Amino acid sequence: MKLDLAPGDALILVDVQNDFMPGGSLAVPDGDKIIPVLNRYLTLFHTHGLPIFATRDWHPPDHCSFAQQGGPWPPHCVAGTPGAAFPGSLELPPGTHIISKATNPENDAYSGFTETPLNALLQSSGSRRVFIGGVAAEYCVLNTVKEALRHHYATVVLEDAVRAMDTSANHGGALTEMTQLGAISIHFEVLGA
Ligand code: VGL
Ligand code: ZN
Repeated sequence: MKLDLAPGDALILVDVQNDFMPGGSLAVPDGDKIIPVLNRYLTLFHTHGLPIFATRDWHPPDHCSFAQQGGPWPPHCVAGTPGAAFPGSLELPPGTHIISKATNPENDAYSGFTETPLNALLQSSGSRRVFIGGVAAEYCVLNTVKEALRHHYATVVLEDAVRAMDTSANHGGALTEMTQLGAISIHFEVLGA
C-alpha cells in the first residue's frame, strides 16, 4: 500500500514527553525509539505545509491520577516541570500546535480531544484525515484514536512511531484494537518519502 499526503491531512503526536521516556517517572519501554521516526514524519508534514499538533499530559501537582491521591499512576508530567517537557531531540517545527490536556485535578483525560481545542483546531485547519503516533499506545494513543474516529476523521496510526507501557500490548493489543475500530495502520515507507 502507498499513501500520498494531501491537503486535509494533519499529524498528531500524543504525549511525547520526558516522563514517558526511559528514565522518566512513568517510562514507556523504548519510548525514546520513536523520536527519530517521529522526526521523519514531522519533517514530511512540515514540508507539505500540513498542520501539526503535539498533545502533552499537563497535570497539576495534586492530580487525581497520582498514587498519593488514590490514583493508578506515579506522579508524572506535572505542568511546567522538566518531566512534562518535550524531549530536546524531538524536532517540533515552528507553528506546531501544543495541546495541553488532563489539566483538571479532578479528572483524568487520556484522549487529546477531551476538554481541549484539538477538534476545533482540526476543523478550522480543514483537516479530514489524522495521522497519530506517540505514547502510550494502549492509553492516550488508543483513546485519541477512538475519539478521532468518533469525530469521523479518517484515522491513521503510525505503527512505527507508537510504543506501549505493556510491551505485549503494542502489536498484540492496542494496534489490533485500533484497526478493528476502523483506523488503518502504516509505517513511514508507506508515505513513499
Ligand atoms: C498516559 C497514563 C497516565 C499516556 C498519561 O499518555 O498514555 N498514560 N497518563
Ligand atoms: Zn497522565
